[in-house]
Amino acid sequence: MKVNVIGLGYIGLPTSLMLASHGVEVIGTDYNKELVATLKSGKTTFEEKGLDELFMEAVNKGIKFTNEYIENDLYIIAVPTPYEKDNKKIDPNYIIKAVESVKKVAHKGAILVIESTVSPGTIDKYVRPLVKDSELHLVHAPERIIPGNMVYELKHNSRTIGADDVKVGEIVKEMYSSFCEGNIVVTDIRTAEMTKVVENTYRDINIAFANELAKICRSDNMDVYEIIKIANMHPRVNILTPGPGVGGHCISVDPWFLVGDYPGLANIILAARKINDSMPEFVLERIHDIMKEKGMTDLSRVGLYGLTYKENVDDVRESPTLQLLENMERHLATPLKVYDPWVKKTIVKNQYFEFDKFLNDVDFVVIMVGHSELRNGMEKIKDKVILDTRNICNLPGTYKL
Ligand code: SAJ
Repeated sequence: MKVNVIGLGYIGLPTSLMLASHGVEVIGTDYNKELVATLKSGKTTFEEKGLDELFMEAVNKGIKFTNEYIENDLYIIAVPTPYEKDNKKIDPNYIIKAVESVKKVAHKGAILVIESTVSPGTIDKYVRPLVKDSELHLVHAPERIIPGNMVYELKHNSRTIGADDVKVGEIVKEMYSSFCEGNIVVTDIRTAEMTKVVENTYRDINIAFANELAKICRSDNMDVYEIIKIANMHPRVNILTPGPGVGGHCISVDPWFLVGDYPGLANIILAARKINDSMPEFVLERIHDIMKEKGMTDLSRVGLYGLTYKENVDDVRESPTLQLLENMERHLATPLKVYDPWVKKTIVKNQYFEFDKFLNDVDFVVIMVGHSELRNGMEKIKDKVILDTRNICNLPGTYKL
């Protein structure tokens, strides 16, 4: 079986490498010339545990990268699905463009697997009309892997395959079985679409519950972490961890699809989104309160540790730190200092690339992300005022959410 993976980003790249390293003939296509040139030169395009090793294996097994769309038996489309900020509906344009490009080269009976996350009904509404007279088979197999542990999860997570035709679903199942050791369930397309969005919404709601508890406990001087720890000893309670907000391209985005498509019905989902989106502002209020308590007035002596949306990844999309800085920009230009060991390019004002220089210029460190660098070198900040939004710092006097 030959597979053409379209879109070589956070999902398409590891998936194509995994297939190739397990003996499937793979061509990876991306319209970004620079990205393809980097891959061809033997380098990966983002940092992820185990990705470089997997890349070497796939290259040795003959994976190819190109800007072209190739005539083939099976296509996997893994392109971004942003949402429109004003009406919260999915923007299917990347998928539409990819499907149109594939249609030009694909032969009759070829299978088109869409891995990108889409809201329920998107495939019927936008993709099906495009392929209606082309005799291509449509499948939706949403990805499920978590950044930071992608290579492991690609191999071990179970998967969902939505297909119109069970026989086609079984062919796709066999393709994923080349590397996937989890259960692979074959169902219909709408169920697969909805299941994926439901999974991320479930997590968003549960994080929102933890964040709301943090706010309640702060308002009445209770220790939310102690309370969650004890509550979680109950066999049927498993509360997640409060934090400075929810970022990333998945959990902070997918629930909006349900809110946008089912206004009036998606109520808990909307409330959860609002709570999680309010957390960066809550952190900002904590910063101001602590500064007042300490008699500090100079915001330019405050430093945010971490710019990525979570620990030990280099992805900054929708990150709580960026949300916080954007909130501030609306009121006044932000003098806050920022440092993240995983971010090598300048993306915000007052950004540092060396931990020691950053520490020289601040008196107050706000831990926004729990990168290993900090967890393993916590004593470096022992003389600072500390606000720890991730509950990773045991130094005396540390303020929590
Ligand atoms: N977070 C908290 N408290 C927690 C857990 C997470 O504040 O207890 C925050 C994180 O710091 C981060 C955000 O939530 O800002 C999301 O992080 P995450 O690690 O929970 O999830 P993602 O966005 O990296 O990956 C999710 C995963 N979905 C689920 O766990 C249901 C992954 O399996 C999906 O493949 C991915 O979304 C996706 O692409 O849809």
